[in-house]
Amino acid sequence: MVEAYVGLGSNLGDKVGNLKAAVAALRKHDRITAVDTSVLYRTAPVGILDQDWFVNTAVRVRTTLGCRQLLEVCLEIEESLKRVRRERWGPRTIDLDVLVYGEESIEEQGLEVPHPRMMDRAFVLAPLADLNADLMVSGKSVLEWLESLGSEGVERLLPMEDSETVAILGASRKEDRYSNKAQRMLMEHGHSVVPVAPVAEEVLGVRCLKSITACKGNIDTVTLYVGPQRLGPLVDEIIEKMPRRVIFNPGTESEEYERRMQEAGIEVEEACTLVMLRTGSF
Ligand code: GSY
Repeated sequence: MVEAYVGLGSNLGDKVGNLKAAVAALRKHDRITAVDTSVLYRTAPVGILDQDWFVNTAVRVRTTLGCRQLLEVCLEIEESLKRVRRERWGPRTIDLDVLVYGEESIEEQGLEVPHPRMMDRAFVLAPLADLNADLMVSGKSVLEWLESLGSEGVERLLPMEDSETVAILGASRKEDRYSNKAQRMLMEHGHSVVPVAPVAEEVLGVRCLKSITACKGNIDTVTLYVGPQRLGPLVDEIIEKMPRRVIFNPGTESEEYERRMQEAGIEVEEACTLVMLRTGSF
């Protein structure tokens, strides 16, 4: 069994959702027995600067896969998540790099470990230092590499396990709508977002779902931007999905629907999602 480290990054669509899906795929692999996740980081792009910010993280795995096999698993995960890579240093749905594989030093066609550029990239070193600051790479610890490089452009968000998947019911493409502001802010805080609206194709670059039941994965929180009249027919769907909580934003409150959800065992909050995020009470 070998301990290996993989760096992950995304700057297209539901960035945190992409990272979560990649970690779930690693966890599912029958030759990977443990996957520890680091904190999520919001990072300025390196390489092509004129592209959106990234979310980066790292994982430690214990595996019986050889190094090249682990690399192939990473490439398969990128493929399965339909990674879009238009240009070499450009935007990507998901990127998985094998950073370190035990104590091995490998230089082969298409496989270099430790990753040759990791010491120059704070977006790789910062999450790696969360997992193992003392890990020795090319003669120095990860922390020493990070301290000599500095952490400019790298903002600590939250641990991956604290990041929620949030469905935004009544999502809107219009810049000035609260739902749109909430989506942007949720993404900037390190949450995975699922915009839900019958008409929009995508909101802020994230594919929009027609209904909450179309969402395949778990939803932690539903935040409501539809008033009681439009909410009525959707209440059963929300209850069927069983999120942990539903937030009724100002103007969407409804005694009857709140009671029905509470009776189903869902936590209900009358609150403003934007204020919750600003005050750290989300
Ligand atoms: O090497 C990974 C892809 N990538 C990244 C990244 O993951 N994060 C940041 N901040 N910049 C990047 N440039 C490239 S290329």
